[in-house]
Amino acid sequence: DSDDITVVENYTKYKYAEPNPDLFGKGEGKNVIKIHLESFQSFLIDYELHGEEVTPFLNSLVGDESEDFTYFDNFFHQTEQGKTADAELIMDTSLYGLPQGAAFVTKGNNVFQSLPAIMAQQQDYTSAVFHGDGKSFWNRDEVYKHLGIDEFYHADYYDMSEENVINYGLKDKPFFEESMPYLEKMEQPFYAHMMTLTHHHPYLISEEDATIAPAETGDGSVDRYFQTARYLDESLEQFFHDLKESGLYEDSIIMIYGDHYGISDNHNRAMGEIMGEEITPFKNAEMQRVPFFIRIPGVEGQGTNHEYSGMVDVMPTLLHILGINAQDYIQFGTDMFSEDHKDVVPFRNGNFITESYSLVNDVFYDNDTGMEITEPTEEMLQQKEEVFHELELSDEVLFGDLLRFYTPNDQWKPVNASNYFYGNPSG
Ligand code: GP9
Ligand code: MN
Repeated sequence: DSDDITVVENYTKYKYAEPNPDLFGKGEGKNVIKIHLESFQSFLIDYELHGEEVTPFLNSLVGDESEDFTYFDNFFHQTEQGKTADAELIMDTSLYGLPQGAAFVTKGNNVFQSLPAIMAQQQDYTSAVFHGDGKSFWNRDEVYKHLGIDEFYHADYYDMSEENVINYGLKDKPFFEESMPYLEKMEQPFYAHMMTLTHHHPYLISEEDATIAPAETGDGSVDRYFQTARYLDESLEQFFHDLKESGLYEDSIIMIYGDHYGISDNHNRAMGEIMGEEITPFKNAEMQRVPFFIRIPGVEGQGTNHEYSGMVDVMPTLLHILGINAQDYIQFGTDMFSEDHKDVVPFRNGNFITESYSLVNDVFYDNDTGMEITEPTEEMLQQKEEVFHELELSDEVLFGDLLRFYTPNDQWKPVNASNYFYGNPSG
């Protein structure tokens, strides 16, 4: 009931991190384009296979010609069984996914204080998701209404003929190409979420689309992983080119993120060969890094930012960049650019990583040495409790549908799902 949400509110207010004054409001009124890199892990960045960069375009966003992107190299996914759907939920609500199943499916009718809804209510943003798969996958066509997403461009909007499709759905190159006219027609300012798909297990790719030879571990998924990553990288370069041609690039905030791991620990032998070291449980936790890039027009990029952060932190970060006070809303993450941002990244299973040590399967490790910490400090044990508590509070919000009881400010009106309808291009 409403007492339960007060407990949650007290916790998130206590955790809140003040905005960085150099960035607060710097992106106000700009379009926001968020690009989802399916199954993309950070080890791909600057990785060389057969003496070639696998993802030269993404790599260029890290280096000197970074076009004012800031790259977070200690950013982690926080997803569980909900995979892509968890990533979407976490980044658009700053709640955690559920310990089992996908909240998109089981809690899709909840009340959410979502990023697109807040942007619409506070600054008249419109919103859309673009994804070349059937609309009901992960219950998207229902939950998006509850998140206040105005338009959903799904498989019916794209040319799904045989040469355009592989594995789960539309190939990334035709996906971005065919999305451009829809994007150009959106009312501005907009929040557009572009969700790629080709770089998805088991990483199928046709001969014409493969521009790098597979790896040679003998594990097919691992070997092809580099080929679909290269294809995704090329599709992104094409999209940036088209954004520049259309004039949209100049004035848009662009965020790029990897949604979750692509190589599970069933592939540790092959991954050990790729990384040149044994994949221990600690190393596996470290490999849950996914890239996060952000560019704010008119703001100089920071190069590589080493802050430890995770998906829950993205929403408060963006709200502050837009000049919206994140403190009003229930959010478990904090602004990644804030001085007060805490270097603690909870995983959904209770493991967590900080800048100096990690907890993995109930064992503490020193990050520098990878060695077990046999006598954890009081502070470490306390941090473990706090992570546990935070996950529990987030679960209470979802299981109790507690945001029904929370009215953060005068502007907030709960999203009315029946106002949203996702048809097809003809009506
Ligand atoms: C399907 C796509 C894949 O539409 O989002 O989801 P995943 O298997 O990665 O959760
Ligand atoms: Mn995914």
